[in-house]
Amino acid sequence: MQIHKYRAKSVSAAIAMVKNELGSDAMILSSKKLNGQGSGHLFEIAAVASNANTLDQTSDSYDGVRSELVSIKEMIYILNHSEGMMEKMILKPATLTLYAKMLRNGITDYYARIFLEQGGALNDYSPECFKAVREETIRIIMKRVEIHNFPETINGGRNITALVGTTGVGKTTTIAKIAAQMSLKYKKKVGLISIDSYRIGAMEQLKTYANILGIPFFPAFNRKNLVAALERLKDMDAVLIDTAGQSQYDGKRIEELKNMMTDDLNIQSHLLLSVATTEEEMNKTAEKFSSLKFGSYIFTKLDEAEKCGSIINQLMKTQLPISYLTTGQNVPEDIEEATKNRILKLLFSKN
Ligand SMILES: Nc1nc2c(ncn2[C@@H]2O[C@H](COP(=O)(O)OP(=O)(O)OP(=O)(O)O)[C@@H](O)[C@H]2O)c(=O)[nH]1
Ligand SMILES: [Mg+2]
Repeated sequence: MQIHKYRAKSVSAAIAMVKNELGSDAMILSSKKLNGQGSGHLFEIAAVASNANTLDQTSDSYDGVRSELVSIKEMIYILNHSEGMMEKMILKPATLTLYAKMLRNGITDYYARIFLEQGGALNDYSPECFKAVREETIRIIMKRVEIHNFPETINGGRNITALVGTTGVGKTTTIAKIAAQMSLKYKKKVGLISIDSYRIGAMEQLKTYANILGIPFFPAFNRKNLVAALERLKDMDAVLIDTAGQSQYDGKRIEELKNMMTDDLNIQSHLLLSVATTEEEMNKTAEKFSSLKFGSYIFTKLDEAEKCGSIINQLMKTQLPISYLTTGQNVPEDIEEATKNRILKLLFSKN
């Protein structure tokens, strides 16, 4: 297989040359900076036309900088999605792949850069260290992710948790899933309360789940009811409170919820965000609900999401932990306790 070398004054010009001659499926074998005469640096890219069968042999025998192969498509994607990062990373194709994956999976350019910088990916290092640098970058990301392992927190005292979030994000369904998991898998005594008096049938929905699971359920229309219901459920290991869906634009309703769930009741709020919504919507929602001092995230509708990078963006922004991921409409199956490994897989799942 023939190796083609292209030299140009900028990375983007060199990439354009590769694309024009070898097409957008071409793969980059190596890239380096050369000292140009008089006119500054030159970039040299060695590439081959795409042919999976011969690529391995070619890269093995190629005496330039060996790396995982990066496609021209990926390079073009990065050029279009980040400012000046390509120049910094062009000499490190392996970390460039990592960077491209993060962007493709929806991690913002800002956080992707932070991870790469902290992982040492932008420092000078020899080609043999590619793997170590990639591993360090991944380790940095995982260090920043905090897991709130919900059932494990129920040791001794009663745990009271309210699920909050926008309309239709999956609060009631998720409560049923968690309640089932807690009572069936963890053998905990669980009680349910619904304070969703806005939507007709909302309380019935949770009551039905409670009946199926054979666990107690109480509706609460005001704070007095809520206090009474909590009193009646005082022997439970865990109480899960379902709340009405709040529009992230309706500050008044969020305020009402805050007035109902006063600090003395010791209720921990968890914010549900659908991964299927936009980054902007997630940010707005998290900001609006911050007055409820939610203590962790539950990300819903992973099955409907095209990419999951917004999870890490949220976790980084607020430095809060994640407790659950939900993956479909089936109760009680479609829920997973969050783990670092699962999140890592989600973040790097796209090629
Ligand atoms: N695809 C998918 N759908 C889900 C998931 N979780 C919940 N749903 C669906 O989303 C819809 C709304 O779910 P609910 O649990 O009623 O949402 P809610 O937040 O309680 O809604 P309101 O009480 O109206 O605010 C239902 O059709 C659920 O089956 C999930 O993980 N994936
Ligand atoms: Mg509901």
